[in-house]
Amino acid sequence: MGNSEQTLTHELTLDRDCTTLSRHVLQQTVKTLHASSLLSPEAQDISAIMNRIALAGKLIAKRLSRAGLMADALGFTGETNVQGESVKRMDLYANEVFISVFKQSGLVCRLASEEMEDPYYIPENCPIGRYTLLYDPIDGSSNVDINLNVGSIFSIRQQEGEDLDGKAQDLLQDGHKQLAAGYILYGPSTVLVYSVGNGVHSFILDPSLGEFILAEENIKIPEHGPVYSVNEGNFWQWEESIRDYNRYVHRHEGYTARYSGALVGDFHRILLQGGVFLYPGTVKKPEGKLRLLYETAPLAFLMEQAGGRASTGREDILDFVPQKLHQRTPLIIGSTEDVSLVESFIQDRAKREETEPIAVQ
Ligand code: AHM
Ligand code: MG
Repeated sequence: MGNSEQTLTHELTLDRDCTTLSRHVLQQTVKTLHASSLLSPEAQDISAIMNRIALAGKLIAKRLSRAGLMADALGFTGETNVQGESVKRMDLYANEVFISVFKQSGLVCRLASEEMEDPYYIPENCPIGRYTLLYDPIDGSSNVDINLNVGSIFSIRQQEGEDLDGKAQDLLQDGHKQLAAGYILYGPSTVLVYSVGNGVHSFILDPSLGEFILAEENIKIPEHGPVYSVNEGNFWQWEESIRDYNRYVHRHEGYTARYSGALVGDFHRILLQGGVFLYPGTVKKPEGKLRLLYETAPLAFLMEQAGGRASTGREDILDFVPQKLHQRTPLIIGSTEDVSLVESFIQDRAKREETEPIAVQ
């Protein structure tokens, strides 16, 4: 490599390293809002909120990396959350980290999470920061105790109305209302992926700098991929249409199964390489397991921004209006062709059942 090429490479690396997450979010939000300057108050707010989310991610990543060495970091608390699931110590820690980083920030008035029955209000922020953060603090927490990847999922919405009764009814709206969404994947490295409605971008945490460094801009999912990601242990509990799809991928060349038990990790693989993730309804959980406001809607927002699709099987996830805060939805998410293939099995069965009732096998 000649001297001038070397200088150019250094400059490009330096430019990338100096693209901080907050600067990037600011620029992207200004583009989405068609604002005239970087001083746009909403863009500044979203950028500042994302900076706090990144701080939460760094704190959680740090604790996860040392969890096996610390007393009281792993295992269960003995409590059950609003979903009826056993709470892990890490769930609780991560939930509190998100609350702590937004206290006295002046940015977020309410936080709603998988771990809290009702939203958490920070009244001193409310006069200035009319944003709500919705989040799953540790997604895939069964992976924590065995040292496998987990994630955090987040979504930012603007508060509408005064919410005087403290019931956060304005959150019961479709996913198009999201201002921003993303996740942090705690794997071999810590990756933050986000969108403010102008493409999907990823950052990797450089532990030596303590900063998220730009990794990839405008990620696009392939139109088709070989991976199908679903918990096949639920086969006996699925509707016949999902079994039809499952039998199809078993009997055709070109498909491969991947399922990690942590949605964020499985989603990340599919985002980068194509394919489809499914969590359909089951006999025990007819609406599926995953929650709309802080799991399926934020990931649907990202997936559509990356050129993919997200569906309940009957409608787009982003069009689905929840009836309650912890609403669950079936999820079929990934490459356009693969999501459409799953939907085609659902439509076929529906048509056949209209004409000839089918006995459940
Ligand atoms: P969690 O947020 O309580 O951890 O639950 C969500 C997780 C997803 O990450 C994962 O895809 C799914 O639950 C796994 O569930 P199952 O064990 O039923 O396949
Ligand atoms: Mg989850």
